[in-house]
Amino acid sequence: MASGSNLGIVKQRLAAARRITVLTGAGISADSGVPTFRGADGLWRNYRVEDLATPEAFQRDPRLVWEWYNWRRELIATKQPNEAHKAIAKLERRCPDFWLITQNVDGLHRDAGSQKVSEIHGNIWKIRCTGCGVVEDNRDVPVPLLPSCPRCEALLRPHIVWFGESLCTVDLDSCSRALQHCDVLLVIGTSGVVYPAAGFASVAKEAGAFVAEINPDSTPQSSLVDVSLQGRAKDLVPLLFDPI
Ligand code: BV8
Ligand code: ZN
Repeated sequence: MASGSNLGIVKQRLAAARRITVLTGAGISADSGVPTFRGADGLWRNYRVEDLATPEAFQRDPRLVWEWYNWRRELIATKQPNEAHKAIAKLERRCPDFWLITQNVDGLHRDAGSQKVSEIHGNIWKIRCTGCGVVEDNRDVPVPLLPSCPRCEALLRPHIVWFGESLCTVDLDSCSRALQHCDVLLVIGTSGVVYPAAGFASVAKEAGAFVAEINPDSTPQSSLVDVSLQGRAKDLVPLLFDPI
């Protein structure tokens, strides 16, 4: 459990900060019942990444990839944001210069009210045409297979960044600004293994930010952050914004 003094240090830093950036991973949604990727109940446990979250996999077997995303859409459709998502949305309204970077595709931050957010790995509720590139919101559960574009009849795909695909430049620019200029970076619920997000804590640190991590376990970033708060996001994140 996080020690009281460490919690106090992070609270003070947040209270004094003008510019705050938050980076989240699957761990923040674990408390909403969305399985993480690499934990004991991880999504990847039953599948090999190469079989599902890559353009090659989609090329090879679009039906299999769509079946996996349909399974995840059905699962996520029943989940709600938790106290950690809500606390971050509240912080956005209070802090003059705030940005949220999430690796999560579940949309729960937006459901909690976050607006200043970069969904750097995409969003499971958006689908994109492989032909004309149009991106649309789609809440069908499930998406009837195989979906084709009403405009150009090409195959539609999840609007998700797969391994080996570059993040969109708009997101990368927003992330760079948010990391280079923040007084405090909070890193919540990520195993810190997927790049470029795995490098974000050191970018902020090198630019002079105070960096704190919230995670029940230690991660590759734990050695470089200023404070590591060991615990669940739903328990710790709301405490960070209590009046001191
Ligand atoms: C790119 C979409 C340029 C799918 C995802 C060799 C070295 C370095 C990099 C590479 C390399 N080889 C290839 C690369 C690049 C590659 C990469 O980083 N690979 C890794 C695996 C080595 N990256 C890319 O390809 C990226 N693109 O770099 O473009 C390029 C172009 C061409 C060729 C090369 C490079 C694209 C990456 C995006 C991949 N897509 N998702 C989908 O979601 O359907 S990534 C996937 O992992 C998810 O989006 C997820 O968000 C992300 C990261 O995982 P986490 O969020 O951290 O989740 P995880 O389960 O791992 O951890 C959960 C954590 O929560 C744990 O720490 C746990 O302790 C904690 N936790 C649990 N419960 C709680 C909790 N915390 C708080 N509270 C709790 N209750
Ligand atoms: Zn099209």
